[in-house]
Amino acid sequence: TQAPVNVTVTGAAGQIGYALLFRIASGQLLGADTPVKLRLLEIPQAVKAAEGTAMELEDGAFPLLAGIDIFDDPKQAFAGANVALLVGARPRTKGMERGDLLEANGGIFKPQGEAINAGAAEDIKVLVVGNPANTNSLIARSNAPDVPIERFTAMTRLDHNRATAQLAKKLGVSVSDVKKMTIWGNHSATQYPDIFHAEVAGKNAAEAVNDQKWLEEDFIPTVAKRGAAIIEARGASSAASAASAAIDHVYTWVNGTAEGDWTSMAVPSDGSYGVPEGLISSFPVTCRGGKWEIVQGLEIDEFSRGKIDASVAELSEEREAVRKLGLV
Ligand code: NAX
Repeated sequence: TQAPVNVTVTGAAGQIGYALLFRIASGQLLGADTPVKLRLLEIPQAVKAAEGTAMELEDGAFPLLAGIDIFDDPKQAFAGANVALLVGARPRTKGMERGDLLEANGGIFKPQGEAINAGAAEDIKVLVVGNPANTNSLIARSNAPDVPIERFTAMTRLDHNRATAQLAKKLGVSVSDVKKMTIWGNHSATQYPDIFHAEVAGKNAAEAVNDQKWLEEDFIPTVAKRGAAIIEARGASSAASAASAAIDHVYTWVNGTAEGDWTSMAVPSDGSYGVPEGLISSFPVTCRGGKWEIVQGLEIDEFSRGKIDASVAELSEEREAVRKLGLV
């Protein structure tokens, strides 16, 4: 059998961590033939809670789980990591300005980037889930100069999955009939879920819907504000669906997209579609052989252009703000 893959998970004692770790242990992150060793990172106050989760993982008797180690030091947690899921972040609290939020997260993602640079495995793949995910990923990447930039990504797969489910519901089809959904831009309320290139049972999705009012007044806001709606209903932010999307993101990155389909990932821009180089922005991507590639040559109409530009402008502002703080 294969040697175990080292998977580092930060924020392991949090609510996404609780849902995520069991799915990793069961083999859903990398596949049913790949044993995993978990390396959990938490802040010192939450190490005990992470130990509790580790006890439950042990009690799951997962055949693919080859070991669990718990750390409060990023250098140790990322040593030898093949996959890193950066979930722990500083949430926005009442009265906190965006600059404060970015600075607090800089205090987390800068040292984590440095630790990845210092000790992760050659083939390290990083997914940032903790918000503001795109810019946190940018901070980590900027502090890991020896790691190829394409190894740093951020999660918009939850938005992608939400958009796919909403479109399937509208058209009364199965989610598996929906292909080529795209989320553009930032994982925030400015994100743009694009159905103009999506296909439903082989037909263009926008034509199948044929309802611009639904698109603008229902679909886009429902997808973009779904996180807030979950908080309103559940009294807590989305956790199991976020964990599921993180599993999907890494599984697709490692195992590839299906022929005739793509997914959405926030990845470092190479300037495609007018997105400034280096911003970690969501694009349609295909994956093959453990590498992602931005889908090229899509026609972007005026409506979509405006939406993409607005979300990308927000990412540029966030980059400017963290530049001023000396974080990138
Ligand atoms: P929780 O507050 O339940 O858990 C976060 C955990 O991170 C805590 O246990 C905390 O001790 C730990 N932590 C904080 N700083 C750390 C550090 N420096 N090193 C290691 N661990 C640290 O939050 P949860 O609901 O699990 O959400 C985690 C993050 O995911 C949040 O930033 C949240 O905003 C973000 N989300 C991102 C989504 C996306 O689509 N990209 C969707 C879901 C989610 O809202």
